Amino acid sequence: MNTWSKLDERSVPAWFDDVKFGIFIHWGPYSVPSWGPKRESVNTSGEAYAEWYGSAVRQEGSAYRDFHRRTYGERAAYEDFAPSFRAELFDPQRWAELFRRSGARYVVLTAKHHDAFCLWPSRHAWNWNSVDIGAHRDLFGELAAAVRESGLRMGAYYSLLEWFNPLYLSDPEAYATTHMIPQMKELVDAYGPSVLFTDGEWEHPSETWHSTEFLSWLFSHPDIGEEIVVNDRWGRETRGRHGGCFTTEYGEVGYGPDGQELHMSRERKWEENRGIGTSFGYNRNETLDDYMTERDVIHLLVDTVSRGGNLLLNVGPTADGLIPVIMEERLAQLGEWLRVNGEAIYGTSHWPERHDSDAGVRYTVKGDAVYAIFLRWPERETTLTAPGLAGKTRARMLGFDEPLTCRGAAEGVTLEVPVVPPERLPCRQAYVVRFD
Ligand code: FUL
Repeated sequence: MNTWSKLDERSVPAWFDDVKFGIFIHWGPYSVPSWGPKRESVNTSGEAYAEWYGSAVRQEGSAYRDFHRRTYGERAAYEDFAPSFRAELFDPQRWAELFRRSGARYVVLTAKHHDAFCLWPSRHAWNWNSVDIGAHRDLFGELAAAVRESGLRMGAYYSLLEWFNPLYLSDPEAYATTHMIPQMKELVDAYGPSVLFTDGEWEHPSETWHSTEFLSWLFSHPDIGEEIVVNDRWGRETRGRHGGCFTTEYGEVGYGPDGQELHMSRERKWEENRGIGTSFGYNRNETLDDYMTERDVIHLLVDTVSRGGNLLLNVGPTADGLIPVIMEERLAQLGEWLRVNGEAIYGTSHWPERHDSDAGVRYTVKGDAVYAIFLRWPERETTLTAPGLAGKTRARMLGFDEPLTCRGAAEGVTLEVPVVPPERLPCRQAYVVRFD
């Protein structure tokens, strides 16, 4: 039976919990205007998302519409951007190499966002895909091949809703059965993605989308049925409740719609997704202040993983096919950190003991090893109170040769941390002590 209770019995494939870190990519005709209003604080509602340009520009009085009129004129339509989405500098191997270097283990590209433009030659999107217009290339297929060549897994983002599709607007159920589901099947059969990140589910209940039927088909797919990871965006009622991995987006990392900490409230894998700045699609209107620093992105990864989550960190390439250098730098910095400290991230689990029992320390575990990740360089004498550390006798800092001295304390352990000159620090942010 195709019911949620049956489908929810399927656990999220184990590979996904091991890999911890993926790259999200939002790329499409919206990358041509690549503009959204500036936001003082981090985005929580989509108001500053540059990939929402096509919809926001139709709203009288919106900042997008004002910008659009001033820049492109009254008569320019969103659709007119597609021929300029040319990707002339797109080098899939170069992207894949950067993603590999960042330490990410999977990649999720927008195969189709809410504007319905497809990055592959979908037979359900005639003249509204990257092979028929603009780039004249199968952008999804090319990236999938390069990413897999680099040893990473390839995933697809797919929007259930289509802003401007007349059939969707008049008869969403007919749209789902005659267009959306056949198109998702086409995508899955053509590229065999390891992740299907659906989205745009909120306008209708999962029944209208025929989500459970589709998932039954997907989970029994002969090639990818076992390994595919799906999320919880399958209908108005499903987020944080049904499907596969639960998703959180900007806002409080790892907190579900009811404000509960996800890994503590439910036995479900979860994944935080967000941009490095305030948008998913590239926003030319952002400045340095809008971007996370090296320290921010490393802390975000550590904090997410220590609470049982994965981080799907987004980059927004430009219309010509380049990844903005600030994003490239953040990914390279994550990779540098992971080369020293990856042992405390990949293949670990969150520690059932409270992650915040020691301020400024996050924990992960693997086998008998406990990893204490210090967000700041620890004091010369540091006592960790987590009770599970009590029996530990050996301590070693990753990327640092000499063992550290540790002894049992009334609660937990006390660690002696040497004074280290800056050039001998194992890395620039977040230092890991492994306890055995
Ligand atoms: C959302 C979408 O509306 C955003 O544009 C973005 O794709 C994000 C990942 O999901 O809510």
